[in-house]
Amino acid sequence: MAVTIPATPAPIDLDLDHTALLIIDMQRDFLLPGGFGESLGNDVTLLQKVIPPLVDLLAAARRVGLPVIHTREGHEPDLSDCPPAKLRRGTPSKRIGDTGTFGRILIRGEYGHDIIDELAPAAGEVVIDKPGKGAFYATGLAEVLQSRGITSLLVTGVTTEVCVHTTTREANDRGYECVVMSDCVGSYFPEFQRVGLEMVVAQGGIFGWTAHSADVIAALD
Ligand code: TIU
Repeated sequence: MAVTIPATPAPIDLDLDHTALLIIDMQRDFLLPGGFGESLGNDVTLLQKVIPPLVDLLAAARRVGLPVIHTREGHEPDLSDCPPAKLRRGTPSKRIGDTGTFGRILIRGEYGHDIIDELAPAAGEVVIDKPGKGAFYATGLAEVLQSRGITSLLVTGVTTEVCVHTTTREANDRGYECVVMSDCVGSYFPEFQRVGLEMVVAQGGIFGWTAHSADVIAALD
């Protein structure tokens, strides 16, 4: 079924038979006090306002049978897939692999690495574990999308200017139409949130569209 969604810089026609909901890195380590995000000096409450609209969008996607793909940023327990340059970056109070409030920070299998309860993946939904900021680098995401005939992505999650941007740019270069859901992506920095969204749609939609979740939910229901 094809629907037209109000979007910026122009309405977008989406074929729902070839569209997936992509939920990027809604992990406890980024969203909860005491996690990796906070250890980098960030105010995690700024990310938490993404949760209610994203819960509603996820419910709508599940109602109509849209494929849902979750991602998690993280590393093997021995850190063999974490570039030393990533490990050393910045001056956080805790580094990747250190023991934090929710287990070892950004390590697969740890409580903090997993997705927040409100958005827990349902049976049959794909979960992509990624070592980088982009969801295509060193993952099976391209094969998942190809095998399911997905050509368009509703992009959500955190953070807008980091993993959401990197993944959207990667997807755009691979030929996917990306609609970044403006109220379902979040940044620790209000200015980056605003400019991050503007960058997607500048120059006639240089690497995507932005749309509001209420408009997509209305089109799905
Ligand atoms: N720190 C920050 O803004 N983001 C990340 O490290 N990862 C994601 O964006 N998921």
